[in-house]
Order: sequence, then structure tokens, then C-alpha cells
Amino acid sequence: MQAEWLIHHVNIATMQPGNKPYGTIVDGLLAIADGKIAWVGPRSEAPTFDARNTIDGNGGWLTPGLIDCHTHLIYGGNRAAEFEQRQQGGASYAAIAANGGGINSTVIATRNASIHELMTSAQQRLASLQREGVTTVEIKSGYGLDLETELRMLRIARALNEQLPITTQTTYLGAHAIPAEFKDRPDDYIDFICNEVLPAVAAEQLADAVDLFCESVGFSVKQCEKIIHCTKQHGLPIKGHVEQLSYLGGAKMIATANGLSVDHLEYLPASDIKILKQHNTVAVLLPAAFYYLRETQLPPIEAMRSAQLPMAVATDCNPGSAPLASLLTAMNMGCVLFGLTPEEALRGTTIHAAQALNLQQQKGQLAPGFDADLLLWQIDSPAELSDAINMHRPKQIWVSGQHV
Ligand code: DI6
Ligand code: FE
Repeated sequence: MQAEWLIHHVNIATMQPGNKPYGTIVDGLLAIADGKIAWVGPRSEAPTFDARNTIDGNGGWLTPGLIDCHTHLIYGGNRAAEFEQRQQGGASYAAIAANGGGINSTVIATRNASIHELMTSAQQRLASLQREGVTTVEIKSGYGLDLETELRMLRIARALNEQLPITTQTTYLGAHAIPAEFKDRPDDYIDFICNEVLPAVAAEQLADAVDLFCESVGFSVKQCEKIIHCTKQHGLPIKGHVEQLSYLGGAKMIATANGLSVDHLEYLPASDIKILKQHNTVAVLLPAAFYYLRETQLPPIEAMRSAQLPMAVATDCNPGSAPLASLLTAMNMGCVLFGLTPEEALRGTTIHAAQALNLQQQKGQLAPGFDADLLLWQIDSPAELSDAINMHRPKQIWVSGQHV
């Protein structure tokens, strides 16, 4: 068989579903051809390859490329002043937001930033994710809120995909906050999303999904239902920031609309889990926001585990509630703060993160026919990736079969 790359003398965490921890193949071999995985299995069973490049994995581990399925990577400015204010004993996150700070202060900074500024600051954060082995990243809009700036954010996200060896998936998050020009007119803002911004986003094919923030400080269930309705008219999948600070029932609303994922979930009651399971909706856990906001309410992990609900883990990288550009750190937080096992954390950034982005047919597993997004690590076991903070970098990275 012909192959561009042949990697041998490695253990392989395929992350394929099933009972094998990490879908492990001990002493495996993996072949790449035409940007896809051509063959993967035990070395003793491998056919003979005519390979252009051969790599000795030195007894290390191969994993799928990591997938960060929830980020707000593109924004102007930062919110260090608000952080400083909170640390000096001043106002809370909610109080700062109520006074025009919070998300809306980043909206102002993002509207005022040049394309170049937005692009270079996002590239820096992206580079930090890439160094740790992220090969696919979801990027949300939601810090522009007006037509022009939302389109600008999504175009930048698409451009990053062209420029860098990474796959970006874009999400339109118009229903993130009510911008100043619509203050006290939330329903007019919803109409603006449905009648002006979403049609323009869809016409330019700038979004792979639509997101919303269903929360007492965000949008009500009723308002979110309108967003879901107009999203469906454009044939786009829906997802939601739900049950983060309080319980409104957003998760079951999104699941019932066959949403791809429900994200945050600290206040999700265990009784709502079966609805998520029925609709194949992924639970996306964002432990960095829990950490940074010093939340104490834990998501119902044990109940999700018993229901075999797919759980993903993401950074939520954003300036206000999770200023984190490290997916491995989010995995560690998922373990330490939420009680995930290291295997659940790695499934959360591979196979289940792929499902949260509707990419489960192409990404998130090392299996024949899947995209050749893969990482070679010099580690003794895949648990090390979740165990240690800021200690591991992949030795080699392939994106769509290209060695980077
Ligand atoms: N929930 C969050 O944690 C972020 N967005 C959201 O809907 C917060 C974003 C911010 O504070 O800027
Ligand atoms: Fe978020």
C-alpha cells in the first residue's frame, strides 16, 4: 500500500467508541494517505507499506488532534480592569455587567478595533491553542452585535482557517447580550437578529451554527425560542449557553430543537438529562468559567455519566469569564473541579467535541477514512495530558495529513 506518512513504534489512543480505555492499540502503526488515515491497527497486523516518510514514535502515544468546541477567540481589548476591580473587593461580575461593563465593554472595544488588531490578537490566542495540539477550533461572534461587526468577526474566523494549518468552525452568537442601541428593547433586538443579521450571515455562509445565551442576564426562554425559529428557517444548527448562572430550562429547549450542544450546565437538574440523551445533544463543560467566576454549583456529572451522555470539554476562551488559551488546562480543570476521569477529559476534546460541532464523521477519532489530524506525544500514558498543567506539547502535529 502507498502512504505519505507511516508512524510506527507508538501506542495509539484512537478514542474510538467502545469499552477499551482510550480505544488503545498497544504497539500500533498508522498510515496517512491523501490527507486521511489510510490504516491504523497493531503493527503485527499491518500490511506492507510503500511510504514516502517514516517516523519512529519512540514508544510514545498518538492521539487525535484536539478540538476546542467552544471559544470566543476574537475580541478587542481585555477586561483586566474589571478583574482588578473585583479583586479589590468592588462590584461582582453581574453588577459590573449591569453597569454597562461585562460583555458590553468588550463589544465597545471590538467595534473600535481594526481588522488588523482583531486578527493579530486572535492569532496569538490561536497559536497558544495550536502549540498544545488543537487542530480544530470553534469561534463565536457575539462581541460585535451590530451587523457590520458581527460579519467582520465571522469573516476573520473564516480567514484564520485559510491562513493557518487549523480547521475553524464559526458560530453566530447575536443573542449574547443586548447592545446599548437596543437598551430596554430586547424584542426589537431579537427582530434585528432574525430580520437583518442572520439573513446576511446565512447569505454569505459565514456561520456553521447559531448560538444564544439563555440566562437571567441574557435572553429569556421565550426570546430564545424566536431565535431558534429563525435559525431553523436558514437550515442552520442551534446550540446554547444554558443553565450557567441559574436554571431557566434552556437546555431542554435547545435539545428539543435537536441542538448540537448545550454548554455550561452548572444549574442543569439531573431530571433534564434524558431529554438531552434522546436528542443526541452534547453536554459541553466549561470548567475555566466555573473556576474564574468562583462558581460553586457543580454540573450534574455523575448523572450525565450514568446516562452515557456525551460530554465535551472546551476552554470558553473569552475576556470576561474564561481568559484561558489552553485546552489541556481546561481538561485538567474538568478533572480536578468537575471530577472527570482523564479519559473522559480526552474524549471531551476529541470524539465528543467533534460531535458538538457536527464533525463526528470526519474528526475526533483515529480510524480509517477520518481526517489525518493527529498528534505524537512523548508520554507514558494518555492520562498525563490531563494530569499535568503546562507540561506537555506534542512532538509532532499533522493537520489533514500535512506535517506542521
Ligand atoms: N457566557 C460566558 O461565560 C461568556 N459568554 C457567555 O454567554 C462571558 C463572556 C464575557 O463575559 O465577555
Ligand atoms: Fe461561552
